[in-house]
Amino acid sequence: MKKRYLVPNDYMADPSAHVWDGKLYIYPSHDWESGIPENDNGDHFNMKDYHVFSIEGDPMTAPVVDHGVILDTKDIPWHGRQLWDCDCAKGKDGKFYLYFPLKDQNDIFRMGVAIADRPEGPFIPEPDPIRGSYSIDQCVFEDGGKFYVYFGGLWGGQLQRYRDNKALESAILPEGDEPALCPKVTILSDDMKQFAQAPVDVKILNADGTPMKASDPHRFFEASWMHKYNGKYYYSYSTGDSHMLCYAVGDSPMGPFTYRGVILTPVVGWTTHHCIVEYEGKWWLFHHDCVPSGGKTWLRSLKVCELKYDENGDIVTIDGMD
Ligand code: FUB
Repeated sequence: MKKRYLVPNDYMADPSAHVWDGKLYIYPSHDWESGIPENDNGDHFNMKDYHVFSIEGDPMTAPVVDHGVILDTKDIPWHGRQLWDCDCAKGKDGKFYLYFPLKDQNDIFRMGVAIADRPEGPFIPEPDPIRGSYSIDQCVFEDGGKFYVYFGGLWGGQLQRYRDNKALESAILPEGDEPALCPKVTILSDDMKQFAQAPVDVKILNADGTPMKASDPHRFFEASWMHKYNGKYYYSYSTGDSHMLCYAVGDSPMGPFTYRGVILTPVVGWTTHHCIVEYEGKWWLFHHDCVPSGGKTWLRSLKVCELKYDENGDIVTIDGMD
């Protein structure tokens, strides 16, 4: 499968892509050297700003335009550190809403929102994080006039510190035959600035209807993405420490979703993180790997390749080493 590195002169990861006004807009995380050795808490990630990129034409060949810095940590009033994976949505008012996870001054991930008149910003952050928000990796998906927000991530993403939307005294990660931790979904308020209801589990089931187990290498870890294909809802995610991108399919954006397969086999690097978008009659997978940095897991590079479905609507697995 042919792939293309999109930003060869810098390190970008965790892409979220959308089509607005005939162009693809890509919102990635921006990796910087941190000097901190890799650990399971993700302290080696040192993201302090976001850029947005646009492409008009074939994503494999068309020029990639860097619109520069659209939001900087220092401009976010409640900031601590680490701007992880973000996503952007166009509201019914025509404004653009950038949702991002950032650690507050107590090193707790919260979700912020910043607003712009145009997809390329500049984005002005709201003064406070969204009430009741926690963990990482927001994906915003519009369907039937509602905006759904998926989020959550294990280990450094802090999801194991919560149950039923409340902080635990100490983190608990399910093990073995226990059901895996689920990502979360909620709906945005009409003004796009708060959750309209309490987040609930995104249920990922095995083909026999049982919940996926914590020991299953295909279980959810982080990097939620949602897209719709032939009237079905495709929820996709990263399996983290087993290094795959997988997906599950359902009949409603709220789930439940039944596990369907592997989108991408492991890449060079620890994380991979993706989005799937239709543009000019083809489907595209954007993701990252660490080939250009020589395998440094905190310096990741943005890639794109075409994604295909078979006649049953199953995604054809892509080789992460290609
Ligand atoms: O980029 C930091 C974190 O690494 C993201 O939020 C995760 O999905 C993983 O890619």
